[in-house]
Amino acid sequence: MSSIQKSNSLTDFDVVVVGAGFSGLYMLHRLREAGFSTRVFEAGNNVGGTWYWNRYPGARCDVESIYYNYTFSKDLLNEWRWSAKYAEQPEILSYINYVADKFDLRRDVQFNTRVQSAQFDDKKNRWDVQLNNGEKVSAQYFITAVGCLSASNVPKFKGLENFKGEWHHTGHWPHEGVDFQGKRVGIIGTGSSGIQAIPVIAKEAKHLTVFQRTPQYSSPARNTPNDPEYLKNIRKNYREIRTKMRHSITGIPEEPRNISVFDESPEERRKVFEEAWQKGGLLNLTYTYNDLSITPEANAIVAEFIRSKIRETVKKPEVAEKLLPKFFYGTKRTIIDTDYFETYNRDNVLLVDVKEAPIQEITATGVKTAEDDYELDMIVFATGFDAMTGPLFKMDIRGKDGVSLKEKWAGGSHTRTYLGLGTAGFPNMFMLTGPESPSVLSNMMVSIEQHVEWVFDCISYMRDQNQAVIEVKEESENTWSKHCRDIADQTLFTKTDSWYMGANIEGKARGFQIYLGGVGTYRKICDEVAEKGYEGFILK
Ligand code: N01
Repeated sequence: MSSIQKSNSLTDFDVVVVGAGFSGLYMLHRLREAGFSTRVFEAGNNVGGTWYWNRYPGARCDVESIYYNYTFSKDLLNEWRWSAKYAEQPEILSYINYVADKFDLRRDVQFNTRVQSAQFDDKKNRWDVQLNNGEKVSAQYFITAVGCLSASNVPKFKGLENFKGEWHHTGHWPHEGVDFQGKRVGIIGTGSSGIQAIPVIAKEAKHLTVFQRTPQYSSPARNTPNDPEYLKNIRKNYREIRTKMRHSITGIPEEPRNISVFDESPEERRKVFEEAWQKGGLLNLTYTYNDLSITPEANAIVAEFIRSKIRETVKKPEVAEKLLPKFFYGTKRTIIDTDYFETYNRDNVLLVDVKEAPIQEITATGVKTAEDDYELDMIVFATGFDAMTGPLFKMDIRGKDGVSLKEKWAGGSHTRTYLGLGTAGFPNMFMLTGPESPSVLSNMMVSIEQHVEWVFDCISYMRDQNQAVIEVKEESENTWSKHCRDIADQTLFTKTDSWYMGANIEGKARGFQIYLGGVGTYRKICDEVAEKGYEGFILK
């Protein structure tokens, strides 16, 4: 393996990693420790990825903080104390910065630099990587650590360029913050970002208009400060907790009750749902019964329970009615909130249903729908992301014979990967938490560590075996992609238009892009592939 070789126009590395979020930083740490020359390129001016960009008010992680951290370092686990059950964005960003300092990671990260293109050179068996500052580098391995939700989506509303006020997308929030005081603010979108931001903005702004297209299911987070004794206990038992997380379904050390909703009486169910609602948290409702995401009739029961809670919370019946979700519960990302539905009881908050009266244009002074004009000083776009493939397609990635990834996965053809880690025709390229891995339907930290460790072992194996190229076999990706789709088709996920399906982006190929077999099963499959000398790949 080469060490860093410098020449005038080209810098050669063993590995180039794109992105300095949780996955890119850990990848760098592992590779560097084993002597691989590694360079990380990061568009932002510091580490953090998702948590660097998403600084909107109310941003916090909906996975419990004690489970949403690295577990590879015992020291790190012992040193860091999360202040609350659900950590806020600034605290998570501080944590990532702490990690970057502790392991001296920044010296191998080039900030303010975007990878524009990466092209595999079949003759040299190396990737040529073009950066936006005009520099070119090359690497034996090209690893994308670009996250699943980093290509923000601002819908092409007619007239946005005429708007005289400020506007911001939640995923590109100004670092200096935004002052809502005395302002008439409009927010478009009621997904996880919108639902976190709305209660906070409503408290600060003079007036808030919420433009809602699809009402969402959301349940209370019930965030609380972390008790020091509780944290001490968690640290003491972390080995066991970590094993459970790694072999669980979603990367959280809890499993659903193995019981159908129809095995209990309506009274018993109501009691079970009520307990879960009072307890709060991301999976408590989902985990009450094992058929909620599989059977429409079972799903209808939990959906109706949540609708009853919305009716109870929102005082004006006509507003409550507009907030009632109708799609299958859980088939868009499950959301937990702090005072979301309560916010609609405030006098300074107006809910506008833009499914009924769509937004026609953004004017100089606000938003015009089919029914009315809304005067605004500021618009917040909580309109989501071009998920999964979007971050990859922001780069022009070309494999063998100059074929681009975008072309390969374009049009009606489905994203095809093997284990979500690689794709045929793109040798020596690995995707961390890529499409068709558990990614966004798991605790990302568990999935990130698993991917990084697998890729690291694979690259080390290649070095030990004196092999230069590893490539996915076409039949492996066909089988894996079909397997992913088959599992998804057994659930209700594919029955709803969601970003999981690529349905939120105009013209995007539809297809469920996440492996739903569970992180434990996925880990087992990946481990077996490695044990069999990277079965399903061609090594040479
Ligand atoms: O984006 P979204 P998000 N006109 O796509 C609406 C993660 N996350 O940023 O549903 C009007 O969910 C759109 O309406 P509809 C999490 O995985 C995690 O909120 O398409 N409205 C929807 O209401 C999450 O799922 C946390 O009809 C338009 C909203 O905009 C993912 O990120 C926190 C529109 C977009 O919702 C994305 O969440 C935040 C239009 N033209 C995010 N276009 C955690 O807590 C879109 N919308 C960990």
